[in-house]
Amino acid sequence: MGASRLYTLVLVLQPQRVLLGMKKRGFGAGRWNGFGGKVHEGETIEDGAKRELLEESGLTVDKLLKVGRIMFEFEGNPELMDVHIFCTDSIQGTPMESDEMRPHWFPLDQIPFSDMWPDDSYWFPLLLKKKKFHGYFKFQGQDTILDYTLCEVDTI
Ligand code: 8DG
Repeated sequence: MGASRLYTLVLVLQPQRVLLGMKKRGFGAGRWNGFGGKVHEGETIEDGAKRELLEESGLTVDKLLKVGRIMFEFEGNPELMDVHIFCTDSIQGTPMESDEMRPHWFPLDQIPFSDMWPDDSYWFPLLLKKKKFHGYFKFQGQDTILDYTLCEVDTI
């Protein structure tokens, strides 16, 4: 496997609903997703996650819970994406639309999987059951999963 680059992803998950943002531009545009992006040099992964949440949704958070880690491989690209997934149920502020994301609350039985990354259908159910997980997904383009592994873990 090649080198990897660190990314974050934050899901604001409350007992009855989850906050997703419609990605308006760049990688994953047109899909609903949590908030996140590349970890910058000199910041911790958790600080990167909080910064992206604030930049993309206007929300601040005290504490994030580590829930998952997924390696993504895209056929033809040697650089893997090492995505660290966090969740929180307590946020400060009101979700605000940013240049990158249009936030919307979804009831937990109405998560828009057909307009999300295809791998999310595999690991979201674990997230909703409060399970921690490690995964690997290999994509061809942005729609086809060629290969994957997913397992529950005790520690991320
Ligand atoms: P930029 O400013 O350089 O344009 O980008 P960035 O905001 O730093 O990073 P990004 O390219 O928007 O980060 C990609 C985001 O998408 C990051 O939060 C991780 C997330 N992500 C993937 N693949 C998948 C996936 O398959 N499912 C889900 N739910 N999220 C994913 O990269």
